[in-house]
Amino acid sequence: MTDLTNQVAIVTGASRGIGRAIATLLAVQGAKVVCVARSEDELLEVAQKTNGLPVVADVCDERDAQLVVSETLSRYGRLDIVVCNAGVGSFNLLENFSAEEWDRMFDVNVKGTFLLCKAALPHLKEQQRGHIIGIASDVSKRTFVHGTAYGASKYAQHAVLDALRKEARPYGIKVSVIYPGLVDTHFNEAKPGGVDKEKTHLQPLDVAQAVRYVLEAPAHVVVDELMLHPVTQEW
Ligand code: NJP
Repeated sequence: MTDLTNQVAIVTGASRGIGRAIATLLAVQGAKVVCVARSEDELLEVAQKTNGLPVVADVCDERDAQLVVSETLSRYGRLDIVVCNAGVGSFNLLENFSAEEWDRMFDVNVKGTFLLCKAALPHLKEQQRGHIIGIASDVSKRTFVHGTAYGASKYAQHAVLDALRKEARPYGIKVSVIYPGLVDTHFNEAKPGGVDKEKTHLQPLDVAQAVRYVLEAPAHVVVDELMLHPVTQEW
């Protein structure tokens, strides 16, 4: 089993929801966590709770992605784990989507993943080791009404990581993609909690536990993909 103690992990979208749960769980396992998001107040709170490093950054911005990696290296001197979790989504019929909303989803979900991997890879390659984890979606693998834009962005994020897995493996770098179903978070302006959500939705901690499982695989094992759903969700 891989020990996470003192491993250095970047987690994007750490201010809320799944990213916050991942940052918190990794810190409990002894990792040093770099918490990334745009909302400074929430980020400072998470960083304080995890004893981590907060980096206020927009994952769509290439300079910010480079800054996240350089701040990590200057604080901790190494980088072991990159969790590309930040994501946005909204749902509508195709003809009702604005081009701006399409761009927003692709910018955060696809370009955000691309830019952070691009910034991190030279260091991971140099050390001949590292683990990149993408939080994609079960809709990276199926389509649905109202899901043209979000689904397309999640298919694309999955494709980026799938191809990167092939590029990175010769350098000893693992790439894992996690595909959750419904999760009870602030996603798409939802309010977490409420009636029966514990039955109809995964909790952020469920996804964080999946990340932990993937990261703790023995050095010679890579979990390429992991999909999880609430039992009640049709798939
Ligand atoms: O959503 P939410 P989740 N730059 O809204 C951050 C996937 N997923 O935890 O910047 C940097 O509670 C935002 O921070 P802030 C989903 O596609 C979810 O559910 O401060 N960060 C916040 O921390 C996504 O990839 C469900 O606004 C940016 C976080 O992202 C991942 O799970 C189902 C940013 C979003 O927290 C986490 O989403 C599924 C930017 N430009 C997949 N834009 C689900 N919830 O049902 C946003 O299949 N963030």
